Amino acid sequence: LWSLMNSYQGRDSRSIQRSIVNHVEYTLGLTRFNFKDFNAYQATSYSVRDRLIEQLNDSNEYFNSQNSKRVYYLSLEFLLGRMLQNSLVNIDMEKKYKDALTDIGFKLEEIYEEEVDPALGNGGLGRLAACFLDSMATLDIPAMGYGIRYDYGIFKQQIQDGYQVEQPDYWLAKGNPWEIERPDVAYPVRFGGTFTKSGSGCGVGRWEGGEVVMAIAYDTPVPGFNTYNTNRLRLWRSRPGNEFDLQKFNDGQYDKSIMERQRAEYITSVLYPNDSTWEGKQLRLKQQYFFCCATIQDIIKRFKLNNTNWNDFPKLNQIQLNDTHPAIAAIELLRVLLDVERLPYDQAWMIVTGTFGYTNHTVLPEALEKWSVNMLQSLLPRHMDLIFFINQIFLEEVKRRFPGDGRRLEVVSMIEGWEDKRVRMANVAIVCSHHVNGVAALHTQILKASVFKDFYEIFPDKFLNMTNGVTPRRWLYCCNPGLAQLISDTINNDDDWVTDMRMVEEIAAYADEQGFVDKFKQVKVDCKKQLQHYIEKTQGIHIRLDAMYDVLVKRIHEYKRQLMDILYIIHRYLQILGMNEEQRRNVVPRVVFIGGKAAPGYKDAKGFIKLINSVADRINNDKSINDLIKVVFFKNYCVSNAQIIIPAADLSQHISTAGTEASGTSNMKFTMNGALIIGTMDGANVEIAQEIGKENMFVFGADVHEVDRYRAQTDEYRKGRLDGRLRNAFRAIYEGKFGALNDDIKGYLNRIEAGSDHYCLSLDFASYVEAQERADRTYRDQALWNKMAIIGIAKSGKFSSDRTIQEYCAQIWKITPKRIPNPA
Ligand code: 26Q
Repeated sequence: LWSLMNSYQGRDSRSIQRSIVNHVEYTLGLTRFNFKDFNAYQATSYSVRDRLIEQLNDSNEYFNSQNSKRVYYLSLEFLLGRMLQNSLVNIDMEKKYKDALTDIGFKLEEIYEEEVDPALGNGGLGRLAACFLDSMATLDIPAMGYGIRYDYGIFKQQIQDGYQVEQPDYWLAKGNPWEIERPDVAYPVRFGGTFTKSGSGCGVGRWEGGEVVMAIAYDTPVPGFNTYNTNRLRLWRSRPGNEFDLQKFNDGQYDKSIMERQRAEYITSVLYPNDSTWEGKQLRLKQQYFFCCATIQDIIKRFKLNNTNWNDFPKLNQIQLNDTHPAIAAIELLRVLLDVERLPYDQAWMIVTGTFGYTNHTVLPEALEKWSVNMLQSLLPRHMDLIFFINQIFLEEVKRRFPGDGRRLEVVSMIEGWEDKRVRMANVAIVCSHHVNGVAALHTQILKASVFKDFYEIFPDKFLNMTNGVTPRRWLYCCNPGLAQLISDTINNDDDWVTDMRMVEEIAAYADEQGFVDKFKQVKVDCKKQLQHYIEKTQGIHIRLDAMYDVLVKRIHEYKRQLMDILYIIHRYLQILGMNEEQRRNVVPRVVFIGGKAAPGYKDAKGFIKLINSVADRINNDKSINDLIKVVFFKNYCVSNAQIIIPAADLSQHISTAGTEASGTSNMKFTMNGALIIGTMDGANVEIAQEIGKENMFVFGADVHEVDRYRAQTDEYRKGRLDGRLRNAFRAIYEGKFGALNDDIKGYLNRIEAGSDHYCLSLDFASYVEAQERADRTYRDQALWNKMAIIGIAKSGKFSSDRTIQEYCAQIWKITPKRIPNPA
């Protein structure tokens, strides 16, 4: 059978064409004599998918036959981005498909553009999950991703009259050639009902009644780069349960019973678009449990294929929780082991804590999940019961070890409050996991020293750091082929650096060599041209090429301080207005790009978008300075257009208040693509500075300690120290220079003036301006600028997600690569 399967796919041009045309006719039902670019995209994708399915099945077969240890990455979000190019690159067939398609009249680059952007994630956390899948496949780790197949991904952002307007992202409208529906892989998931317990302690019992929905699997193959290994991303879709309400049906309430069936489908309808504040919506909790319940059943089923000894479970299965969103999976595993498998409590608990790892992504208190006990009780009665039980055991242990420390008990308890009781999911996740990790060195330090200090003292060995990374396949090789080629040509005429990013360090030796620098400059100009073209096409704005491209793209949030950037732009504009001709000649022209989505319910963030657009409107239409500043609100920032803007940036901004951005990952992408960072000592910026040298970045602003001190001061104190230039920028806004803005944004600025400045805009403004001026001075010295950019690329090797995954494997999952033999 092995040889049979593999003889089917030839790698020559004729075979590729035949497979594409077969799909045009047999899969799409069209004629090969007449099909459009979109159909060519579909058929090409199906053709590539055939190869991936084969690799996926072979990989899975091999791992099953070896009873291999597996890693399961559980995440409510996978922000994959487009699949076609990435898949072709990873199976090393991009050139072959390109030629095969050219030959039948299609341009591969244009076909890439036909693909919708699968956007089942909000931002950093979802994209990290996607980078990790790529690295795990590339590193030959037998791993799977588990998540939800949302019908609607993150909304599409439109701008009307300067305001954000959300459009639904029904990404499946024209089908999805990358997924394989698996009606044969389906599990029931129960909500509500009652639990009847017998026995003492945690007891055992039966959970009955309530509503049962089905989880259906949809698989997407995840090929590794330069390996036959292909992993599986399994996303669950909800469907009506089999327990059709016959009573209602027979009572003549046909419509009601149909409506109930629809309720089941709502569970996986839509991705929640918040990325930094938690909301206690019942449907969100249902999503979480729904996918965790199906996932645990699937994992156990796979385990049972080859095993009967439950004590082997943690040795063969590692489950990583991408934040607390899937934390209920730990309680679900405990429930199944107790109530279904009938294991003794101590053994079940050992298995749970040997299996789970928890990754924290935020220190913002408003982002921590705290589900109401009442809601949990009514939806998941047994889970609530088990949480009370494990909490009691845990607190007794803490009491023994820290006698008389009532404050600690209060803080580490999984339950918060008296009347309005809530479950602190982070506390549940910490206690249920063998390791808890932060996502950058500074972030992990903050977890240990403040957010989870009391836990750290209880479990000092549990906490560790796993600095984030990004996949160099998508974020360099695919999005910046010119730079990739230059790197390959320069180091050894090979692209083995793509799986070993540290090798790129070699190019540092060429940072002063004119021939190399000229080629680097050309690569950057080409990328800027592409961005210029994209902006012209999508936003109808013409931008000059010979300006510094200054980019701030990320979700809109107060802590990320887009407001500080736009206030600086106002300051710069006012400065230029006051200059004579001579002085203006010295100004570095800039095109300022600010982009990102605001959570639909986040009023202040939406106000910032309106302000940015108003400022853009005024400045872009001011003929007197038109060439010196151009402000572009970069619409609908998403993975596919990130792949255009990141390679084109000269300067990239990562300016969060110190201690607020857990890591940041676009900072790494920009560095790999030769943009210089203007940034604070926050998140992974700290480690980027360590790697590439502080002198190769424009670092500014208060550090974590200074932020703490500033926040501890009085409003009066802060009011007295308001930066004068900031005040002038406020005045210009109040006076209506940027149009009539609504009272909300004015109120926001008033509060900063009055000394209420939680995100430290006033504290950091002076040093921000100073850093911006340093960036200008450096830019005027192009040789120096390019040298800094090249060193940045050269020393960005640490920030490959391959390195991150290797650390997870060695320190948390205790798993080694399993290279599967390539049958070809
Ligand atoms: C929670 C409850 C209900 C609804 C939504 C949510 C929710 C969803 C997404 C809460 C948070 C998120 C996303 C968080 C996130 O993206 N965090 C980022 O993670 C990156 C990867 O580690 C870091 O680099 C960023 O610093 C961090 O902000």
